[in-house]
Amino acid sequence: MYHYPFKPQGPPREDLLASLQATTLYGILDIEYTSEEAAVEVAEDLIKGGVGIIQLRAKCISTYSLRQIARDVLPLARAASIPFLINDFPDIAAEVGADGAHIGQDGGSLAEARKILGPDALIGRSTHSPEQARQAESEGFDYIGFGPLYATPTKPGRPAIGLDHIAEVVQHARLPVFCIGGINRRTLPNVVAAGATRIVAVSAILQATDPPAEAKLLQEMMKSET
Ligand code: 3NM
Repeated sequence: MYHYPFKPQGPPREDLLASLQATTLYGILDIEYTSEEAAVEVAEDLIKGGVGIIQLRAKCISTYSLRQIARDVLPLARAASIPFLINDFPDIAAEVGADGAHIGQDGGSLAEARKILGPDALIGRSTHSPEQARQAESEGFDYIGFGPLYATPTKPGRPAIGLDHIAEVVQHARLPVFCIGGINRRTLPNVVAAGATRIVAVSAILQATDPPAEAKLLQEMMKSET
């Protein structure tokens, strides 16, 4: 496999796991909501807003552009001491020296991703039911996303799973559970009341007039609702 020649040394796994544990708001730099040119600025906004992790998600750009953006964002995440993950492409994550990858239900097994990324990487899985959450935990993923709680234009075509299983999944899981899908300042109180302790919010932050302020507000709301 080709390795990016200036691959920076990443933080040790225990630091990555500690960051994961400390994260209540997980930020996604979703290229659908920005231009490729604005990606770095948006990453800076997410970091200013205090996200504990940053994931690059780009479903519709070339892998060339994805690599470029990843190489630009990685140093920002490193400077902020937060993990930087890439959605869907463990090979590109490994190549650019990212801290790990997030993979969907049809994105292959943990073992395959680990083979590419090595033992230290953070690797998360999207789950859409309590069964999938249990399966991801027994497979050994580092964290899970659980959703979409509400139907969301960020992930079109995937039905909402509602709030009913949040408490069960969060309480029984020994790994961090990040609730996702349609979470914003309006829905967050119900999501927290249903048992969520960690969230991902994409459009609510990236489409806000002041993204860092929105990210901070969501975190403040989580603190005061729990
Ligand atoms: N994954 P927003 S829902 C990227 O359920 C993603 O696995 C989901 O975006 C899942 O905060 C989702 O704009 C979209 O609704 C989240």
